[in-house]
Amino acid sequence: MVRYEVDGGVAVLTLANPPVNALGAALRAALDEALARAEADESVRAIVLAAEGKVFVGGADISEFGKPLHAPNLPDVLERLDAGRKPVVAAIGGAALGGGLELAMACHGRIAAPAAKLGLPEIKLGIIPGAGGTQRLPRLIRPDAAFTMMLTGEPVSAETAAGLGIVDAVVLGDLVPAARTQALELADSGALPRVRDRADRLTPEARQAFEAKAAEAVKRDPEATNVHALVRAVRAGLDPDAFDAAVAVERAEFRTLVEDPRSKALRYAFFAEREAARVPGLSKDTPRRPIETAAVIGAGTMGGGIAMCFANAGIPVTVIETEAGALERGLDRVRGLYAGSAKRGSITEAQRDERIGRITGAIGLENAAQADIVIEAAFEDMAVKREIFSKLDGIAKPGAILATNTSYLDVDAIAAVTGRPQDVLGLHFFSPANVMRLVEVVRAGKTAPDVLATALDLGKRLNKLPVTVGVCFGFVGNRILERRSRAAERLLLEGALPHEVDAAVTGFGFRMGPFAMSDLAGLDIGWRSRKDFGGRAPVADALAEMGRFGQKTGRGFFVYSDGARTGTRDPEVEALIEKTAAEHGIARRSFTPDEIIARLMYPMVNEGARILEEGIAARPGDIDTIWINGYNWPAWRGGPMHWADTVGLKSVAEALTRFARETGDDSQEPAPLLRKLAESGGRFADWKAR
Ligand code: 3H9
Repeated sequence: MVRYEVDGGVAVLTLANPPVNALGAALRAALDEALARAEADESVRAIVLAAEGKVFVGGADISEFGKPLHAPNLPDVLERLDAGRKPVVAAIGGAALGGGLELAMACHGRIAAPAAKLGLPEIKLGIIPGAGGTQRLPRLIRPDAAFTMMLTGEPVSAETAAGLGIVDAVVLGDLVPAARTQALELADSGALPRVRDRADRLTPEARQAFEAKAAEAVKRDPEATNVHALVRAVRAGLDPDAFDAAVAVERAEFRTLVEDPRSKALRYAFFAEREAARVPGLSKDTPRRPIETAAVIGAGTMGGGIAMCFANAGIPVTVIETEAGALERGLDRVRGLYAGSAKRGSITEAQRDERIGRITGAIGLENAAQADIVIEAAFEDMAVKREIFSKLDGIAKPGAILATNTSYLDVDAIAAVTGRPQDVLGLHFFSPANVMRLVEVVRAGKTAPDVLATALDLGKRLNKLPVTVGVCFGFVGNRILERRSRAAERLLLEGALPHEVDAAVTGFGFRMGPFAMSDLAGLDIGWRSRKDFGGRAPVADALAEMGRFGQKTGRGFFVYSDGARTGTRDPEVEALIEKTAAEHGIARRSFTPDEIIARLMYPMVNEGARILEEGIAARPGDIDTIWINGYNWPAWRGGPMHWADTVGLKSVAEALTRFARETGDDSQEPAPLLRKLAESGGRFADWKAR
């Protein structure tokens, strides 16, 4: 796993543990051995540490966390590296993340390729750096700057890293020769610059700035155990002489956090997201179709956002409308969004112009004739969609992929109006499409494997997170959401008030409660869709009939006075709820936050079980990935299915049986799969599709 080559007095150690050179037990042992060999080798004066592949080192091997540790552990390897007599220079060709950056910081010099990214993303896994990162980064770049990097977990570019002082230089071209030169220079000078010995960045001002940032971070997220731990670890090392003691603090904090259910859930979510890319029936060898141009039908908010995804990825896209006014309004909105990004500095002005330049407007479907993929983003109306697809069938070139951005409708029925259903699938983008990563890729009954594989690859090219789902009303995400909406409305009739329901849900970790969410999205949307597709929500419907459409009318479930974005309680709404409950003969009582959560979330889990039984999602992890990335389910709870496992499926199933009895709603009864798992003491995590 570590290639050892000596040339001209320099030992070049090349890590080779694909795909990301994660520092698992075997690699740690091989690295330790190679370092000892170089240390003992009389012909070696200096050492270069390089890595094979696109990634330098993606960190510790996350899959080993929570399992018995195999020696040598990473902190020990890094301490030996740091303490060696011969200088070691890291040649960072790609991402150096987590333990990867900690490894580089334990070296005596560091150079990076322009494409390298450097960061300590541990916080996103519910932990903190555990191999000296909380101590070496503050000594390299100041405690306050280091704290920010570790708190956000966002990596920086090589250029930024050089500016901050994380790397000594950014080198164009071949890194290893440059690293050799630097290593030999260090050997010649006799200097062994160790980050642990640096005290110049631990100034009183930097400490003060760190304390201010720490106080703010803890206030923002008082429940986040890892943020508290990060603060303690960094604080422990602010004294120049405290390095070893502070490393011990870091180590103890790290060990505790690895066992924290929050970290377990975040690690689960990390792997679930990657697992979602593996789709049954597809492989690396499944053919792909080339995608060089795209067309989007509809210049509304959705169509414009989707077009931006293509433009951002460098793919020319034609936006098609039926009339000039709608097209111009749509293109104006897109131009405005790009102008805003350039103004904020998130893209350069040149990028803004390039991206706008990739989007062409056109009137008439015939303009889709040349596109390799056509995405329909017209009204959510089956008749409209079928008409578009039957016309497209006569227009699109042979082999073009025809996708619909429907969020609910039957993709098989849409495909059926074409003579090429094998080329049709759903691509359900989430709003705003240019921002949200999730895309539900809807595999229809006749979708060809190469079409699906191409769509998934395209999703990655667009920087999205594509998750494959089957055809049903609302697919995975909205089908489960519908369960929550229904339960929320029912809770109102039974005695909970909108602000109580929302508080329970935000207390659970969502950014918004279901009623604030309805007010934001607009109550007219659900109201119209219930008119079209059926379903009842007596309170929401009554509010919509009163013209209370939510934030846009200043009143919905809550009141928004003077354009406020946070609503306040409205006695009129509460009276309406009481009246509606009385009309339905429902006796009201109060609910605790825990009861509210169970009432809202268990039916979602139940629907998830049905979705698995029907094969609409291939794995519980796919459902969790969708809910975390499309619906703001708190990642540290791992998604609804993982969360249900932590609650215990037996108690979830028993509660559902009780809800069915109490509400007279048979659809609350546990799904057969849930019942079976509950009875056998099983978990969704162990469930495998037949
Ligand atoms: C840490 O370092 C703790 C230390 O401070 C202290 C220790 C004592 N481990 O994302 P991709 C797998 S915590 C195990 O699709 P990309 C991944 O599951 C770690 N496996 O590739 C996938 O497997 P599969 C801190 C890992 O090119 C395959 O590699 N580091 C790890 O789009 C490809 O992954 C992080 O949090 C890992 N560390 O992106 C960085 N990393 O093919 C986590 C990846 O079987 N990693 N795999 O599905 C990443 O952010 C991205 O993987 C990376 C590459 C940017 C590196």
